[in-house]
Amino acid sequence: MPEKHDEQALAFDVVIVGAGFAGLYALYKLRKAGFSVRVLEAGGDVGGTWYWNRYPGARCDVESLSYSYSFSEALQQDWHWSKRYAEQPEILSYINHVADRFDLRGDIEFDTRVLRAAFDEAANLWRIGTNRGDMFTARYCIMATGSLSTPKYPEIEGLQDFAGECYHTAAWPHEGVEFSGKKVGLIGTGATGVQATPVIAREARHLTVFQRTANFSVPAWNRDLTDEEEAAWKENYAFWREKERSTHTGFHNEGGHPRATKLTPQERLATLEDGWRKGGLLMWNVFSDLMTDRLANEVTAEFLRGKIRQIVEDPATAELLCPRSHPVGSKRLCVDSGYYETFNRDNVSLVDVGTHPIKAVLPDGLLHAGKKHELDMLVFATGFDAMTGTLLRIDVRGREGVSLGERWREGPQSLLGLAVSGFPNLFTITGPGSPSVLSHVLMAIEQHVDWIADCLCHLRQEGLAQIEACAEAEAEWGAHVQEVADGTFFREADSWYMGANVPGKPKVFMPYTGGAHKYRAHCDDVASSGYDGFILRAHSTAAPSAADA
Ligand code: N01
Repeated sequence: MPEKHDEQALAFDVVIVGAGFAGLYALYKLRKAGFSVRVLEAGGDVGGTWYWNRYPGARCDVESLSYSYSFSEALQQDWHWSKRYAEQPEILSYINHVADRFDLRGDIEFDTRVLRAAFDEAANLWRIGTNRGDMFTARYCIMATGSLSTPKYPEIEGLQDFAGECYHTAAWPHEGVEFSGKKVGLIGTGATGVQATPVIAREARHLTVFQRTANFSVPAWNRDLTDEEEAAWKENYAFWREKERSTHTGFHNEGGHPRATKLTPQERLATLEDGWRKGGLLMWNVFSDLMTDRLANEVTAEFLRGKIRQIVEDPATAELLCPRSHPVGSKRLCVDSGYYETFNRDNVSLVDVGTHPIKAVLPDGLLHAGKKHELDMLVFATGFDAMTGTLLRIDVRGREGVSLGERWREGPQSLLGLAVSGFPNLFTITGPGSPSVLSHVLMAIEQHVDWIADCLCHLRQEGLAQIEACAEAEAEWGAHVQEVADGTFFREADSWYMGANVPGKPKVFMPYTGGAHKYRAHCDDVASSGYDGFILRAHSTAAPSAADA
C-alpha cells in the first residue's frame, strides 16, 4: 500500500473507478498489457452491484453458465454453478474467487470513494481526488462505476421521521435483516421488489406491498443445474460465447423467434405458452417483433395478464397487478420466483399508490389515501439514478474545467457510450449510448474493456498522448441512438432507461437498442479504421482543431 499523500506513489498509467465486474476485468487486462493500474472502490470489498445488493431474493436473471467472464477458459472450466439462475451470495463468491485467482486485490484501494476527477491539460493527466484526501494521477481514467449503482430513495414527506427499521435494497446490511414477527412495508415493484416480495412474505408477520406501477413478470423456474447441462456448456464454451456475441441481446438462446404477425392466433398462443414454460428473459424475445409491432406486444401483454388472473385468487388484487401503463418490455421485464402467488397469502396485502401517492411517512407507518398503515419496517425497492447518476455524483472536469454535469445538462452525450468530447483519455464502461443494460451486461463489459485495452496499447505503440471523442461524431452517434429507439416501444414507458424515475432528470432514452452484435461490429470497425470519430494527438494541446483529426 503506498504511503498516503506521496505523489509519486499515487501516480499510475491508469486509474479505474470501481471494483465490480467491469473494474476487475479492466485491472486484469490492463495490468497484463503492462500498464501500472490502481482501482479505487467505495465499497469494502470487490463485487460492485453484487456487493451492495444483498436483499432477500437477489438473483441474476441471466443464466449462470452464461453470466460469467469469458476471458479465461480455465476459469470457465473450474467454476461450478449450482443453479440455473445464480443467487447473490454465489455470484459474490465467484467474484471473490476471480479476485483471488488473478491476484487482483493488491491493486485495489477499498473504502475509497472518488469525489472528483479533473483533467490537467498542461500535464496531460487526470487528477483523481478521494474521500480519504488522496490525489491520484493517471494518464487514463476509466469509469467502471456501473449503470445501477446510485440508489434512488422516494420523495415522500416525513421519510426521516420513521422510527422503525428502514432499508434500501441496494444498501442492504451485510449481517442480514430479521423480518419475523414484524409488519413490513415494501415500496417498489420493479425487478428488485418482485424478487424480494416472496422471500419477505415467508418470514414477516405481515407484508404490505405499495405498488405505483404494475410490472410484467415471468417465472424464473429456478432450479439446480444438472451435471449434463454443465457438461454441455463446458464442452462447448467457445461455441456458446460466439453465439452470445452474435445476438442482439447477447443471450445465447436468442434467435429464430417468429414474428407474431406471421402466426395464426393459435400459433401465437402456443408460442407464448412455450415462452412461459421456459421462463426468464427469453420472453422478451418471444416474438421478434415484440418491441416494434403493436399486435405482437398487445397479444403478449394480454397473455401475461391472463396468467396473473389465473394465479391470483382475489380478482380485485389480480386486476391491480395487471400492467396497463406501458407496452411489455418497455420497462425491464421482471423474472420472479412465486411473485404473483405471494398475493394469495393471508399475511400479504397490495396497496395501489398509483392513483393516490403515499401522503407521508409517520414514525410508525405510512399515511395513504386517508388511511394509516402501521409498520415496523420499511423496505425501499425504489431503484436507481441509473446510467448517469453515479458518474454525475463525481465532480468530473474535462478540458477548460468544463464539468460533465454541464455537458450533460440536457442529457448524456457520448461517443459509443465509451468517451465524451472535451474529456480526453477518459473512458466509461457500459456508458449511456451503448447496449449495456439492454444486453447481457457481462458480455457488454468484456467488449468495452477489450476495446479500451486495445486502444491504450495502440496509443502506446504509436507514441500518442491523447484520444478524445470528436464532438461531431458524438452528436451523430447520439442521433443514431435516438433514431433506433424511436423505431421501438421503449420510449412509451416512464422508465429508468428514460431517466423518468428521477425528478428533474432529462428524459432521454439512454441505452442503445440497435443490437449488441451490430454495436460490437461497429466498435471493431472504428478501431480498425484508426479510431474514426476520435481525435488522436501526439501531444497534449488545448482546444482540438480540425487539423488534429
Ligand atoms: O428499480 P426500478 P429496481 N412511491 O426502477 C417504485 C436491474 N435488476 O431496483 O414504476 C411508490 O425498476 C417504482 O414505481 P414506478 C434491472 O435492470 C436486475 O427494481 O416508477 N413507488 C418501481 O416500481 C432493473 O430494471 C435484477 O411507478 C415508487 C420501483 O419503485 C433495475 O435493476 C434484479 C416510488 C423501482 O423499480 C432496477 O430495478 C433486480 C414512490 N415514491 C434489479 N419511487 C436481476 O435479476 C419509486 N417507486 C439481474
